[in-house]
Amino acid sequence: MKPVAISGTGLYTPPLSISNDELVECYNRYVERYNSEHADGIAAGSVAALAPSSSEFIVKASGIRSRHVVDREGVLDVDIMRPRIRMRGDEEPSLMCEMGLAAAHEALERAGRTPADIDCVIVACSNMQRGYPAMAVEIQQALGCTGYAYDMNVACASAAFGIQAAADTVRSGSARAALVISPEICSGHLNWRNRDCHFIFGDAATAVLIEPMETATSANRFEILGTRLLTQFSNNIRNNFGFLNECEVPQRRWDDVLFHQEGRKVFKEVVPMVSELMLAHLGDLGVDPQAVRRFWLHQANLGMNNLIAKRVLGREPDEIEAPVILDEYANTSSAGSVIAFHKYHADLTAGDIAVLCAFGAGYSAGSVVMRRY
Ligand code: CO8
Repeated sequence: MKPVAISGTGLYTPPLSISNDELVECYNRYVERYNSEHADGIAAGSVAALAPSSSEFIVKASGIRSRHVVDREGVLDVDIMRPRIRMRGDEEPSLMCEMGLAAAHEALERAGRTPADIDCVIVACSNMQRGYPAMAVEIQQALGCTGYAYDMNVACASAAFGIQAAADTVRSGSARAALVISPEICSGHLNWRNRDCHFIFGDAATAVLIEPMETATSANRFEILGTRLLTQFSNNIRNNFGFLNECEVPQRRWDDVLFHQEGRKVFKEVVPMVSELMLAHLGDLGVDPQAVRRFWLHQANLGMNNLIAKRVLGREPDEIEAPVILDEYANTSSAGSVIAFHKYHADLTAGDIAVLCAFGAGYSAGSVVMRRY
């Protein structure tokens, strides 16, 4: 088995962004309207009044200050409260393809590679824009790569699962080099009318290029020392959207086919699962957790990340040890840990050890331990 490296990463950030204050202003207008429309029921005790959201709560509970989105207008229109995306014909590139392509081009450029060097494309993310053909095959064609491509969905942990699949593929010689692309349009599956989660998600796309160490030329490459994945079934993060929705009798409520979660339970259950996964993985690789210079963690909640890093390090992490991007991006699902990697790796020096760790619905978690070349 040949050693493999991550030789380039790419990031596409939608130019539009929504601040907490803008989001809360729209949500609270919706609450006022709902409560006045249901005033009689609320007075009679048959309808529960909605409570307003607040920017202070959002920052305190999550660390999120804003989010990039593919559409602002629809999300902030109290009559719509969801992104509006132009329906495209079958001959046009899909939005996910466009976003993934932009990230893929940057990863290729950073690695000093061209599409002709790639023969495996994996799209690893939480929500696919359609059933088929696979998003990955569309991106493969748009890039002009030969070989094969496929989609996989392991929620927020998708990028880590994709990196393991790509690393194994390249190690075994099934592909010369592989791209793992994570285009996330979380805004389309978020319930913007639910106070508990309306602030959580944002949109972005990332790409990671994996190739053999011996042929990689990028000065910025990271050798993958090991990957480890873990799943454990839980209904605490769930989305019942699917192709059988139209067939189900009775039909589900509109909000059952959007993201919903028991955030407190997720926090409590995922922190030990992820910290134990990383500790065991590092231990089996003979790496002292204290020697890890950087943790690129999934970006869902700032408190959660600090606690996970603290359990692994045995002390509070400083900002640069576990960098934060969720303040600007919110939770971008599978893209989050890769965005942190993309933005915060240039200062590491030869021999430095770092861990990318992604976790989320399933539950699912993945750890990728790397060494800077
Ligand atoms: N404004 C003001 N108050 C609020 C608000 C709000 N917006 N929301 C809730 N409150 C209130 C609650 O009603 C509650 O009041 P009370 O105490 O009177 O009952 C109080 O504030 C506390 O509420 P919570 O217990 O819910 O607050 P928490 O401190 O637990 O914070 C979080 C909520 C931020 C959601 C937190 O629990 C969290 O981040 N947990 C971890 C979640 C997580 O990591 N989830 C992973 C999801 S990612 C994934 O895998 C999904 C993939 C699919 C992506 C698809 C995209 C759509």
